[in-house]
Amino acid sequence: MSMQEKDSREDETIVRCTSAIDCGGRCPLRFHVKDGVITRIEGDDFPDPERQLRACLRGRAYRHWIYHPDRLKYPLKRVGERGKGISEYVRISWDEAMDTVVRELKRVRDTYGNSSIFFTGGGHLGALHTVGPLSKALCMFGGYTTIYGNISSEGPVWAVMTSYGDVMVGHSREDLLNSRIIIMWGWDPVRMISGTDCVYTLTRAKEAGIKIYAIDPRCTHSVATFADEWIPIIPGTDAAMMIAMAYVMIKENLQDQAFLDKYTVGFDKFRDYVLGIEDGVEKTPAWASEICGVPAKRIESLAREYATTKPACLNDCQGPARAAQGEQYNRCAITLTAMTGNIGKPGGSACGGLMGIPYGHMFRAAGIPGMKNPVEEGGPSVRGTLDLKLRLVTRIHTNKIFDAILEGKAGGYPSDLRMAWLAGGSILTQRGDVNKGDRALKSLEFIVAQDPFLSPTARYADIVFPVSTFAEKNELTRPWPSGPYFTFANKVIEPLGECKTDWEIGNLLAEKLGFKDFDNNTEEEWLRLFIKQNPEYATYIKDYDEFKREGIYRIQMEEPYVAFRKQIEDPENNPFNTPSGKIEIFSQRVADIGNPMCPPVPKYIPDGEHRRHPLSKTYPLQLLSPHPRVRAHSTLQFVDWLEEVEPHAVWINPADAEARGIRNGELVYVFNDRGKLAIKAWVTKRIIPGVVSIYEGKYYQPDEEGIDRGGCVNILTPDAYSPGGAAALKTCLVQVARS
Ligand SMILES: Nc1nc2c(c(=O)[nH]1)N[C@H]1C(S)=C(S)[C@@H](COP(=O)(O)OP(=O)(O)OC[C@H]3O[C@@H](n4cnc5c(=O)[nH]c(N)nc54)[C@H](O)[C@@H]3O)O[C@H]1N2
Ligand SMILES: Nc1nc2c(c(=O)[nH]1)N[C@H]1C(S)=C(S)[C@@H](COP(=O)(O)OP(=O)(O)OC[C@H]3O[C@@H](n4cnc5c(=O)[nH]c(N)nc54)[C@H](O)[C@@H]3O)O[C@H]1N2
Ligand SMILES: [Mo]
Repeated sequence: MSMQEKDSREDETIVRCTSAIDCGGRCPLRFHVKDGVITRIEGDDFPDPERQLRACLRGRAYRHWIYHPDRLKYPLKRVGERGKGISEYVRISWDEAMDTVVRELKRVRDTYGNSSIFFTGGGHLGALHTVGPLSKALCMFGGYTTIYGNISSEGPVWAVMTSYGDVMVGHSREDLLNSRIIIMWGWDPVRMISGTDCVYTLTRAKEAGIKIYAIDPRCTHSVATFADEWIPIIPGTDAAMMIAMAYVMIKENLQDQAFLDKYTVGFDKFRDYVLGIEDGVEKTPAWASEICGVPAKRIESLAREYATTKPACLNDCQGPARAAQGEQYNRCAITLTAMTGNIGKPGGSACGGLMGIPYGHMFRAAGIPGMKNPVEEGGPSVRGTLDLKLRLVTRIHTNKIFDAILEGKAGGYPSDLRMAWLAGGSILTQRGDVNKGDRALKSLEFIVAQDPFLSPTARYADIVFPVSTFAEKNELTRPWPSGPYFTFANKVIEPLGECKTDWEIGNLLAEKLGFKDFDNNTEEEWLRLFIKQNPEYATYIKDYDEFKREGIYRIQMEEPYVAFRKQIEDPENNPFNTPSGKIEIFSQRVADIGNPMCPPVPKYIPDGEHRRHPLSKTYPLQLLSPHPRVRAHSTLQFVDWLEEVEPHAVWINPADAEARGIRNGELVYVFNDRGKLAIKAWVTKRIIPGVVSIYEGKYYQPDEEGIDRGGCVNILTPDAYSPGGAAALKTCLVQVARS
């Protein structure tokens, strides 16, 4: 094969590949292969060390995932109980499996109508081997009901669409070197990567003496590695602290008024709120300090330093926004970047938690064109709307799937669901209130799932299709969250057992449904076509074979990419994509929604299970559930190398542990009204008192009494969402006790 190189060891070849999982980076990897078997994995070998894209520990452990003994290799049919595991399944042929699914599809459609078929998918972030073709075949079959929203980033998406009308709000990473201070506000890139070039760039920034602050309830790896100072904060209160910083700037006249006048609308209305003219409450540092736990003096000094040190890079993120009122955190951060005039400037930032640049951004992936879903026809037009209600007329909020299954139309959901096709992604570890999910999935008439593993979600399926991993197919992958580079993942090995890709499964369904000429292209024809037809690829990739051979195309940029540079340098010719053409600190579109919990200027509004909620008398601890360093969510589960790096545990402050008689390393229960899990305690000052933390993504393994022994944090989290659509997974109260 042309893309293979000879290794120094004569009998091995090297294949260039990248993962396609939802992991925070996209690293070029060199897979060593001998006799069709992966023997080891090496990272990027680009000669310029400053542009090398170094794999993290997860990237180096894929061999143990791809060849994990639990990999599914054959289609399965359930013969026992739902939710239990591999002992309840028997091997069947692809024909029998797909024929069963088609029979059930037809039965459910003919009995209840297409809207009672629920479909959602994910798991693979590529161009071709996605669930897109499956969705198209199901639309040709009459359609299905699906979700609205991204469990990941609805808070920041809503905030940036409100303020800027655009999601490409990032700077390329090397622009961090142009900043004079970097404020990591709820951002922990050492763990969650934020682009493969991020951590090394931060290392260079630190070496260059750029001041770095981190605001997080946990002393994260990024705090420990980079921060000059850790500013601990009570979860869910960032908006209060940011608003008080705005107060200090206004009182001391430190805001960049010329910038605000020229590029923004509605600062006066925000100022009225901050100064208490609107509601009688002055948002002073003392006011904020009571709420967020950061000393008033520190809020004041940070406000002054941030306002007077230019350029400065404030980076908010997505995690703190996955909360009740999550979008207010991002909107406040955006407002601070506008008040300090840092938007559109090298070394500055625009905030918005997405940090995307339009070079290789995963939101702009190529793919087989989809189809309109007939089930959604007649629904309201949702183009450009910020009103979530309109989006939920035909769709189910992504954090409400279980309720929708259990309650249907009677509960206000768009349809009564009878069957589900869960095509990758693991709703039963990654959505709130997993015990409700258990009841919901047990209530369905038929479930089909497809995954390389028997995930907790797949365990409820009547038919399970085995899917090949990224190493078993040729694919265009994209950097996470963005470049500047494009990647080609070469097929490293043949699919294990009878595994198929999601694309092949879509095609098989179309064939069984009798759709002629559904897809006549080969894998290579599609990949070549995507590159030719997608303007982003076509601009850079002139030689397909070379791109495939190298596995990567690095864009050589003359200077770092800066979001909204054109809008700031030449505003007459480049208005923002908002109704006013400016950055909207006040949004008339939001005002028109008329919901006091969804204000037109950014505000601090306590909501959900916050620290002062009456429920805190019974469940006094706030629960965080960040992304695991050793997995990508539930993916890379049980990989021995990774489990050794960081055992699963609940972080608890010594003050909270002592009050409960809990010793480091002992098994404890973490619980609330939604569930109870058993997990080891890690007693550590790296988390503030009153807050505990469990990494998300661990497999759900309830015992006979319903206690989850797997440590799946989402049995505890609520299935709520904010007015902007953010899944409120981080706004959650629990208690911890000895087991
Ligand atoms: N290793 C690894 N990396 C990943 C992923 C993974 O699963 N594993 N997933 C990828 C994906 S899909 C995404 S969306 C991104 C996610 O990136 P994020 O969503 O930003 O990551 P989180 O871990 O949820 O949260 C980031 C930080 O916010 C802190 N935090 C929580 N609540 C608050 C709060 O109220 N205020 C403040 N100031 N801080 C708070 C947490 O302690 C944590 O350190 O990561 C990507 N990277
Ligand atoms: N409590 C809490 N919950 C969270 C979050 C949080 O911060 N806290 N974060 C949220 C965020 S940001 C995200 S993005 C979601 C992630 O939620 P999901 O996307 O549901 O989580 P993953 O574990 O990435 O699921 C991927 C599944 O796809 C499978 N898979 C891998 N490759 C393929 C493939 O090629 N095809 C198919 N069909 N399947 C494949 C994997 O084995 C795995 O079972 O979780 C959310 N849930
Ligand atoms: Mo995500």
